[in-house]
Amino acid sequence: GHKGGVVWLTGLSGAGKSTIAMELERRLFQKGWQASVLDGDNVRHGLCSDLGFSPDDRAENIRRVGEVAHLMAKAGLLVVTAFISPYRTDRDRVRAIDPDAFHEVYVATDLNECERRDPKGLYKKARKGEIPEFTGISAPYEPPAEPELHLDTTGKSIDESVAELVAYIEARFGN
Ligand code: GGZ
Repeated sequence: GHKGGVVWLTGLSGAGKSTIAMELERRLFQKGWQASVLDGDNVRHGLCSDLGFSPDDRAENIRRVGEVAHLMAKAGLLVVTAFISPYRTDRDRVRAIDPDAFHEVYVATDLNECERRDPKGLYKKARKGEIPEFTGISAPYEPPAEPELHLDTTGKSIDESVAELVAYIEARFGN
């Protein structure tokens, strides 16, 4: 069995957050765990479809996701979130809802590597000024000062990164 909790991935666009979260969910399911991923793809089309990328809108996006994630964790789920969540104060507010249940994971892929990957061509567009307030280019990213886990994906396979996370999660949430 396992406890409920929130594994909060934060990092730049293209850092690998969603890919890691989805593979992590799959691996936890295989072990019989009840895991669930929240990311931009399933949240920004529904729960947060009224929000954009201004600092206020990002704060509200993270606030809503944080409340939902903690509710799901209280119901016993292992919740994995994958949002840029660029502002330290927004993440700290989510932590404050239930600090014991909250584990911040910095997916610390650096900007050069994210821009080199550019899986959706967004960095290219942002450099041309076609996407305003793009994180890392024309909007800030504030790295966590003391994340529970620091995960650099540079030169690592998804499987290697996920294996590191699974080990971390088994140790903290397994029982
Ligand atoms: C950053 C943006 C922006 C701007 C659209 N800045 O790589 P993606 O495409 O799939 O992930 C990014 C996603 C970020 O949404 P989040 O909800 O994670 O952001 S936050 O936590 O800051 O609220 C990117 C896309 O949306 N995207 N415009 N201006 N990313």
